[in-house]
Amino acid sequence: MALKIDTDRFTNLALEEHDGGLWVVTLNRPAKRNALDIDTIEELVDFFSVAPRAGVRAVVLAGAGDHFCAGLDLVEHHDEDRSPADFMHVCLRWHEAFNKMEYGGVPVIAALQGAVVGGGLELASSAHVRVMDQSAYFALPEGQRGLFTGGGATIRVTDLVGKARMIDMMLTGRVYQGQEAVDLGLAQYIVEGSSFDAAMDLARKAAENLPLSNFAICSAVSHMQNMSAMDAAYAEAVVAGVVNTQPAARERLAAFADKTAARVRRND
Ligand code: 1HE
Repeated sequence: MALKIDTDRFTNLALEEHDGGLWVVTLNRPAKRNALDIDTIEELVDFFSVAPRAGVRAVVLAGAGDHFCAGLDLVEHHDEDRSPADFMHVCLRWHEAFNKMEYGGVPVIAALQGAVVGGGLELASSAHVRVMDQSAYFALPEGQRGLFTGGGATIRVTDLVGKARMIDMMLTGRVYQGQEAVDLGLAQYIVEGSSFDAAMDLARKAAENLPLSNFAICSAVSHMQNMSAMDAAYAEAVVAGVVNTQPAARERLAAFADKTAARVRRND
């Protein structure tokens, strides 16, 4: 039986359910530029733990206000005066949240504006698709703050932009924005208008796929990247065995065979 998401339990995230299993998850501390305090991380863990079993078919991840996310809550971090072990456990909770996003099997489309920095970029890079508007910019200011990344940037941001650029971003505080950010892989789309509207369109499209296909796309690809080529090819065959024979796909295959299904055409 599908689990229910108890939206009343969330305060740092605003949750909205839309038609077709589409959910909007908004970081909702605009006065703090959506900085990630521990409560926000716990809410992300909660939501993304349940979403795959609650009929959620796609998520748009957004930030309230002019900035997507200012990263680690530096004031909380300062006030808590954490021990190494304390902060290690904080980082492990970030990983729990972000791994649930990346490996959970539900498409997550991030709608980016303003600052996408530090832990905000770590969060965005855990989404499957990133859409930026003209105001969005990306940076890793950890070096300047006397810090180091702890929410997966060494893995995910390096995957997106490569090791040399990642190290440069951390050493020099380099900011990427505009088309250059897309060319480097920090986002897949840049739009003139609202990144939120564009992310909603993409999420609606993704939500029309069969859930089992999306599960494979949004978990198997990431898992396979962690495997040897031999093991990944084997795992791909096993996943395709399950997904490509799902009863729900027969209708779509029949529609292709009887020529009622849309064909793939080049863009006009
Ligand atoms: C914050 C944070 C924050 C804003 N933690 N409170 N991240 C950074 O180094 C980025 C730090 N933030 C900024 O550079 C700027 O705030 C922004 C570019 C994001 C936005 O600038 P602006 O001029 O719109 O806002 P502001 O005046 O700087 O901040 C408004 C409020 O948000 C203010 O609080 P107030 O109570 O004084 O009004 C700020 O303190 C608060 N605020 N950003 C806490 N990050 C797992 S390791 C990950 C390591 C990292 O992420 S390091 C990167 C940290």
